[in-house]
Parts: sequence; C-alpha cells; structure tokens
Amino acid sequence: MGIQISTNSDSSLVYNNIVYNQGYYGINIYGGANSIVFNNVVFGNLTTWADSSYGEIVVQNGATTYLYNNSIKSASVNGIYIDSSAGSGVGIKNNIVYDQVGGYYAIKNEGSGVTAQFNDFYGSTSYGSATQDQNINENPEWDANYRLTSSSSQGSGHVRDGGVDLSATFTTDKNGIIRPQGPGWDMGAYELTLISPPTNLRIIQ
Ligand SMILES: [Ca+2]
Repeated sequence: MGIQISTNSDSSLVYNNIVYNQGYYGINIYGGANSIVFNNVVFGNLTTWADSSYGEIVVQNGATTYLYNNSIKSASVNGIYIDSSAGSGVGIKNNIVYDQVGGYYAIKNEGSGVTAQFNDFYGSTSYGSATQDQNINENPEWDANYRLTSSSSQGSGHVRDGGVDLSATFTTDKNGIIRPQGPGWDMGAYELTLISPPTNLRIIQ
C-alpha cells in the first residue's frame, strides 16, 4: 500500500506525491470524511495483488471524497475504483487517467453520488453510473515523467488549459507552480510552463 487514510480521519489532504510500484493500492481512502486527494502521480501499483477489480486510487469507506488533478497510469488494473462501501458523494475533476494497455476502466464505480467532470480518460471508459460532464478522451502527450508537453492539445475541451478552476481548494501544481499557467487549468498533476520569447525587443543602435 502506498498511502492509506484510515477511519476517523476527517478532512485529510493527500497531495504532491509520486506513488508507484506498491504491492497493493497506490492511494486508498479507507475512511474519514472530506478527504482531498490532489496533484498526485500514481502508476504501476498492485504489483503483488493485481486484481483488476481494484484500482490505482481506491475509495472504500471514505465519505465525500474529492480526487482532483491526479495523473494516473494504469496497466493491469483500473485507474480509480469507487467501492460500494464508499459514502455517497465522490467528486472527480481534472484528472488524467491513462490506460496503458486498454481493457480496464478509468473509473470503476460501484458507489453512489459520484460526479466526474473535466477529466481526460485516455484509452478508457467508465463502469457504473456516475454523473459525467465535460470529460475527454485524448492522448495527453505527456513525457516520461507524466508532464504535459508543447505537443499536448490546448484550449477548452483539451488536456491543457481545459480543466476547471479549483482555486477555492488549491492554487499550485505538484511542484509548487502557480495554477493556472496560460488561460486555464491543466488536467493532471503538473501545470505546463512554457517560456514565451519576448516580443518587444528593439534595436537601439
Ligand atoms: Ca494551463
């Protein structure tokens, strides 16, 4: 197990972590209410318990859990698994879930009151009834470190600048870069920063 929030742990914050190569789940919200899981990079977990029923990020007993701006790459399990024991009300926004091999779910939802908006579910579908709106399915074109690149599609309805403003909850990315860079929030754990060349240079002499 990478990170687990246990019972009676309300208002936990799980953020800015890289979680990989764990035998079981990457992150498990096993209890408590109002946990927020954001800006995490989670991939390649469940190495000894590769049960495809579960996921890189799991919500089991936690009530009213929020999963924001995580970058998840799944190979032989689901990206996000919401168990039937999860309390009603899971909000899933601005995440990138990249299904490396196909055949698994971006969200396997067996809970209730789950809302998924402004996520990129590349190569994946979702299972179970969740309220879905503004989700996309495009290659994030990220690099080996799960960062967006200049090749990442940009604008409304795309992985770069197409996320929703979550500044009421947090205002930086995994590395402390202020969100947003450019006209909008990026999906995933990292906000892409591109240094633009100056446009006001003049030859004086
Ligand atoms: Ca941006």
